[in-house]
Amino acid sequence: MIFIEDVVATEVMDSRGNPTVKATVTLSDGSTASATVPSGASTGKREALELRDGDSRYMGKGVLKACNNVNEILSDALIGISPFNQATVDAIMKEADGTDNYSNLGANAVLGVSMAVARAAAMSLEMPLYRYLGGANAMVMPVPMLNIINGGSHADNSVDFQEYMIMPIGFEDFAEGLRASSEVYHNLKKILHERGANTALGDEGGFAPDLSSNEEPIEVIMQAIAKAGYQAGTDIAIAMDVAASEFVVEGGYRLESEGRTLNSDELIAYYEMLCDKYPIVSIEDGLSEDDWEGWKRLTQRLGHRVQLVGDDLFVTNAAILSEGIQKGIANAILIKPNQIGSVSETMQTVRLAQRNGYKCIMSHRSGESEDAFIADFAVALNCGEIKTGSTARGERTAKYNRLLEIENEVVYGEYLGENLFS
Ligand code: 2PG
Ligand code: MG
Repeated sequence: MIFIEDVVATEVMDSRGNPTVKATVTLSDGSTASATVPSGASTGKREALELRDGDSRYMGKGVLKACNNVNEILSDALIGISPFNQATVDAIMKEADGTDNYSNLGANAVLGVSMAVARAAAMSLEMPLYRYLGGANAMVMPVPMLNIINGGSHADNSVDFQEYMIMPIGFEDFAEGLRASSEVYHNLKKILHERGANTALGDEGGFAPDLSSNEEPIEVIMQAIAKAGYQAGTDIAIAMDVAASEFVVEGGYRLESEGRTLNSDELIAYYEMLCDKYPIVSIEDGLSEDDWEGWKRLTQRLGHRVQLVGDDLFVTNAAILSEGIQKGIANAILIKPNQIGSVSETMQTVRLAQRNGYKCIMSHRSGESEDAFIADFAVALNCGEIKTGSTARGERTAKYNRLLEIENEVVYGEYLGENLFS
């Protein structure tokens, strides 16, 4: 029987220059694989705990404690165990931690090992990771959501909404969709440059210009789509991650760039206006994670025509999602493995969502690494959508490049394009 022989973790750099956990798992047959954990900036309050050292190194952000927890506690718990039952591996780690949200050992410690075990198991079976995790039915190439204008807490500009994304829905396959998106990205750069706006990049590879309202980024993206020779709405659709929890103030939602504060209903009306005017197909975290009443009205007003995605709202947590489903809140969920802490728990949340007709969008974090685990994971779970930044910055393109590789391998692969929403 093949078993886990060694589990180690070291501190490495993420894309923002902060330390993160890289775990390496070796099996008794010699298979060895690593995985690196990402890190968010606009985090939901109920996410699993990311353990940071809080001492003088790296301004408190060191992860040596999390690495030690892997090297001393998780390795002891896992050595000798089969790598081929992911759920058992993850359950053993959950028990070793002993809390609901990994506040003891750190979700960054646990997730690193969880992903590395899956990878080592796939390697031992000589299978690609997506095939190991998803089986024979892993077929769907995700439609990407590419964040080409960054705002909010991902950039130092005046835009309040966090992400303005394009979705290439009018294409036959992933590679063509990615090509068109890259062309829009380059045309957007030209347009911004001509307007005298800054073309420096934000954390997720999109541009981060100062613009005078939260509508203006959509306008310039519409121009970029046209300049690239595409039809907005049929070839390329628009998606936003408002990340509204980030600009909640006493009495409402503060739109600093527009000099006004809106209540939930006014913000919903603002979205309705934007959806009437532009081909917006998806809005993420349109309201705060604490504004469940507002979310209910948002879903009633826009849920029949727009994908409403809960990120901070659901934090990839099956129990919270289940409450949302019962209350009729949102119709899609962002899937971030490090919000919940293990591969198996992520899969559990995806199953619950898919059973209830909620769309699943596999997602990166704003602090990433060159690890492309989520590319395989998106295909494995037939998510149909992936959000992993713009077509720039190596940690973002790593995921797209991996998807290009997968698309070449998967026979009968499907790219849903516009059928995603029909
Ligand atoms: C989000 C993510 C990823 P962060 O809000 O959806 O784009 O950002 O990782 O900072 O939470
Ligand atoms: Mg989000």
